[in-house]
Amino acid sequence: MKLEVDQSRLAQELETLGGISEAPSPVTTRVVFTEADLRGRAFVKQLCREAGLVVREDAVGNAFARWVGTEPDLPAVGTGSHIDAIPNAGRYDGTVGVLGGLEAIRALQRSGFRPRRSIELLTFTSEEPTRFGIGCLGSRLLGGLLDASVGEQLKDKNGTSLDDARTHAGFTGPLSDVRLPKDYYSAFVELHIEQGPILEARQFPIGVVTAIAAPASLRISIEGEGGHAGAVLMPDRRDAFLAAAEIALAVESAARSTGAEDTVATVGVCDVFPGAVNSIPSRVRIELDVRDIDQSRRDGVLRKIAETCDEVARRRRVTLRIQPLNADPPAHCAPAVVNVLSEACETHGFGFMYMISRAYHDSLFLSRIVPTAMLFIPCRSGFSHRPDEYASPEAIGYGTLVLAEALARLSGQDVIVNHA
Ligand code: HGY
Ligand code: MN
Ligand code: MN
Repeated sequence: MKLEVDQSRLAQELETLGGISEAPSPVTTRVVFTEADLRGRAFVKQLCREAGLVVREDAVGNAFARWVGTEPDLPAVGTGSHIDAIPNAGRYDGTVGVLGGLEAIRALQRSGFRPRRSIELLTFTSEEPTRFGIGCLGSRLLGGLLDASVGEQLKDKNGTSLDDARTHAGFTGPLSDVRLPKDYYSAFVELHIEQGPILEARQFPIGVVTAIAAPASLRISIEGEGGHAGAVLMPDRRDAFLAAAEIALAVESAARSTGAEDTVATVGVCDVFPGAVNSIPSRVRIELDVRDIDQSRRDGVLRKIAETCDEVARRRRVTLRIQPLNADPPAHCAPAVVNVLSEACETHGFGFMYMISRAYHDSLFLSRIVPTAMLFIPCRSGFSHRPDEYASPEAIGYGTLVLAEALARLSGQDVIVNHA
């Protein structure tokens, strides 16, 4: 069975998808349920149909493209990732796992391989938190990890609910139908760029992911008192932005104080009202993201941030509201699937290293319902979530080849691989 990946075709498809964006090239912006997202979905579905896959979509827009196996009633083997992209992003985050997964299936088809278990390519809806505040909406709903009644009510900045946005995009039916039946998949593998510098620095073509860090995010709304930037004297001010600034610096120091390199924290959103240079900020909203592979250490950072908020609010005479957006446990990948990935690397002579993922992925949630592991490929300087994100056609090709080998092994398996 000679497995060969068509690197140039895959590179071309990634380029085309990368150009389906709300922003001019080389920037990729493709926020869930926008016109660009729907065009991107249509592009991927068309490629899947051309590969003879059976395509369906669920009520939240997760797309499933199935290569039906010789024993179609067996739990299938899943692979896939996302195609939505944050503002000012690159063109490889997520898409390598979707188009690479498709090319892995096509390479197996060309080699004459016939899967026993069906192989199904997923394109998850809304992996990014950009529009509705929490990431991995599609995979959370698939895993029953987000209650449909809660999901429906999530709102974007314009007050549009997830329910309205999805139905307007053409995805109808009760969200509660999204949840997958038990043992729907026997295993799941996601191919993704590392989004960090380690593989490139250590010159490994492949990373086999053994664990995925535990992400948490908060929204903090701060209410002070506005006023004229010239007329209000400093001692009389209740400046909401300065309170936010102190909290932001405390977020950084709380993360650094654990002394562990796996503890990271970011304040990525800061909205200042009224946003005029000569008007004291009366309202500020910040959103922050805290992660660690060790959940208790992460929760210790969250507690420290909450204590700082109390102290700053008292001292600066502002009111603030902390709204948790998500706080998820880490994922430990299934040893049996990790082994299959390592064997697939060895079969094709690729060096690899075991590693954790500090970025979260849909695999973080799929791993709660199906034995899951991930394959990483290097990206240039580890850059991601920025337009100069880049992975070479060779690196993508190697990852796709290992994925194809792993899918072949997993789809021929007699028993469901053991859960982590
Ligand atoms: O934020 C993340 O880790 C992912 O890229 N959404
Ligand atoms: Mn991302
Ligand atoms: Mn991603």
